[in-house]
Amino acid sequence: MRGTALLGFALCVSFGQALAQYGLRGRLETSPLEYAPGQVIVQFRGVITPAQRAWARQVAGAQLVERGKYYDYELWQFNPYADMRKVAAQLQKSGWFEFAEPNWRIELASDWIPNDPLFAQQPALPFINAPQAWALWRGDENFIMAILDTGARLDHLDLQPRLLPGYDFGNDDASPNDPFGHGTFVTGIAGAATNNGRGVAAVAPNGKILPVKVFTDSGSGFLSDLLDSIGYAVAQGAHVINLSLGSRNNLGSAVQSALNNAWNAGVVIVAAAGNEANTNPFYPAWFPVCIAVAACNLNGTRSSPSTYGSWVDVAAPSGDVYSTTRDSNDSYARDRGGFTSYAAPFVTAQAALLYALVADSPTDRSVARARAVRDLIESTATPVDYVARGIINLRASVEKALTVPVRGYVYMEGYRGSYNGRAVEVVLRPRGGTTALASRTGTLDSFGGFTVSFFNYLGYYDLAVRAQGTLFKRVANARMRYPGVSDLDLILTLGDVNGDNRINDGDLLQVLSNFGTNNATVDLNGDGVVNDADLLLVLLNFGAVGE
Ligand SMILES: [Ca+2]
Ligand SMILES: [Ca+2]
Ligand SMILES: [Ca+2]
Ligand SMILES: [Ca+2]
Repeated sequence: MRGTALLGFALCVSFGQALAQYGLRGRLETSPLEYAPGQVIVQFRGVITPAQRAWARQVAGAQLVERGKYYDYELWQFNPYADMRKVAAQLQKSGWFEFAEPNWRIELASDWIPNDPLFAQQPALPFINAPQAWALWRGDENFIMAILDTGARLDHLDLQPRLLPGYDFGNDDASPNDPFGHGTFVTGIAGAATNNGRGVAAVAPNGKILPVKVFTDSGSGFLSDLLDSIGYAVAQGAHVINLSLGSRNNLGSAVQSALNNAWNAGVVIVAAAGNEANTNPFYPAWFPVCIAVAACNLNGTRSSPSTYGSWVDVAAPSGDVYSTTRDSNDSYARDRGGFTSYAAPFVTAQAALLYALVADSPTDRSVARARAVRDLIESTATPVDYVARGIINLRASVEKALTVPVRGYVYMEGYRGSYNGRAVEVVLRPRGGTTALASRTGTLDSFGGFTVSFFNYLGYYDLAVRAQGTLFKRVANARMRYPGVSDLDLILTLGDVNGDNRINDGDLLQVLSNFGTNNATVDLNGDGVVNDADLLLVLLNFGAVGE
């Protein structure tokens, strides 16, 4: 055993020399990397002491990031610009390790399939890529969809767990029970209890439903009831209002202004575009504040009764929709011809899912949040020629909400070369912490501008930014959410040649040993040659440590 260990150390010296080359002259990988920049996971072969491990790291030129909590591996940090496939291969060749691998990114599971028995008869859900979206995000129970309709069957076993008390403005009582079935069906599409082993699955697996009955028990509806219903939904904290109702007649400025007020309070408004088979206005969907929803078939064509045209924003499925019915407390049926009425709740549920990804909390309602949600829905729709934006894509919208761009500009003091193509690295850390949770590399444009993206880190974090040859500069308390962190403007300190976030002997040595060469990694000021000016930058900033 001892003999093997000693042989290992001998090999270690040679791979250390080989690695120094990668560490210092590594080529920049373009973003997004498929592994964490500069990181390798290793497991030593055989039994060796902590001192031997430390020595091996020193020879390899690596720093210890962490040890495995449950398994005996070490995570090593090299120069973030090095090609980690090559570094890992070098390490592996040494024979010193059981394994040495780049710190690969792990893909998320591609589908989440709920256990509701009728899910297999709901092809509209896979059609909008719901299972892939759900693998990433299934909503938050404190976000509220107000369904302004004929009410809902309140004791329905596949609805009841998700219903808030609601109100009946048609009959002016506290029980928005559904005498018709339209509202029960609409409600089940958006928010039937999901993964509860019963009935159907909904587009939004989590989130609350506020049933608001707009119509009387005899089926008539009045403008005053609609206005009250909108105001009530806003007051109850709804994040989305679903309007699977409307009229060919202009409902007038009262409704428009009530909806504008709702929007200004941060409520997303989704309205059925109408089943008129033409492009004529249908109200309230026609009002710009509404996301107007057409109905499509599962082959992507327009559902023939659906209203369409450039004033209609998106399309969602209507045929092949399975949902809850009012016949009993455990009854379900296939679409009975609601067309755009049944398309709208798909979008309402999508909005509720997305709202929870852009808001700080359920009370964080604002036009900015509502606009972010609407933009996510519309910008990720798959284009078709019968509506302005396209057919909704739940997966694409959730992925986009989880992918947060960080944009900014850097200025490097003493730098004389072109910024264009220069490497930049952005590290995401917990607030006030120093651990790197994620890291992205990119390149600067000629103005020093950069954009990198982080996936699945929503919330408040510290960011740290450095360019090739500089120390890290910290940006405290960045809110990671769509549409991104912008306007960072950072002055960076040059002199860290070897990327260890401190300017010291190691950097001085690199400048001296490359003096007179054109080694781009060591040419700190970007004038094409390693010379006095680079030496001066190191000396000027000697002893400085990055943030
Ligand atoms: Ca009632
Ligand atoms: Ca269910
Ligand atoms: Ca350094
Ligand atoms: Ca230079």
